[in-house]
Amino acid sequence: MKNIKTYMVNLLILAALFSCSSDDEMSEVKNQSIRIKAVALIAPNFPSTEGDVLEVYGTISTKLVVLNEKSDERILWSRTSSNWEPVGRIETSIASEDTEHVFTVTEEEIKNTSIEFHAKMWDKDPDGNPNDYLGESIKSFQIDDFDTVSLIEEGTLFPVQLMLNDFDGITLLVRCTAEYI
Ligand SMILES: [Ca+2]
Repeated sequence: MKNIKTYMVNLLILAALFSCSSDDEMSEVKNQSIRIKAVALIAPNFPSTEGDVLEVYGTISTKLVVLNEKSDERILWSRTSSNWEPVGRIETSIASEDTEHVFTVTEEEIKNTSIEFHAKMWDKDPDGNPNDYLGESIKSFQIDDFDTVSLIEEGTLFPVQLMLNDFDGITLLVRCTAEYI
């Protein structure tokens, strides 16, 4: 008798699980995808003693935060002091398949979702002196902010620029984009 009761309870649980995951229920949940890209680096200001380019290394990352509780962080670009990127006064493209990530959220989550952009960089000193810390920058946007732009023209890129200027006399700009897809 006890076994039959247990069997019936299990059957009910299975039925409940099945009804929740049926195709009809799933199709009502609409998703929205946002593509984040790390696009370019540029150093508009640095002293001539640094030569023609800075030897830039560090990390660019992006983080999706839903309802201030669920988060998903992704590295978009990462270099060490041994594989630095030459960055001068003319924009250096860093765009590739590896420097982009697509976040997907449900339409329900969109109003409570933000996306963070984060960069932390150094300039290597090839002469063996201590490397220069260029700084760290974080910008956070509500996903609704991207919507304002995409309403103007579908496919418009929402530009995000991070400025690092902790080291006296050097400014490094990190350019990223966000877009609905
Ligand atoms: Ca340098």
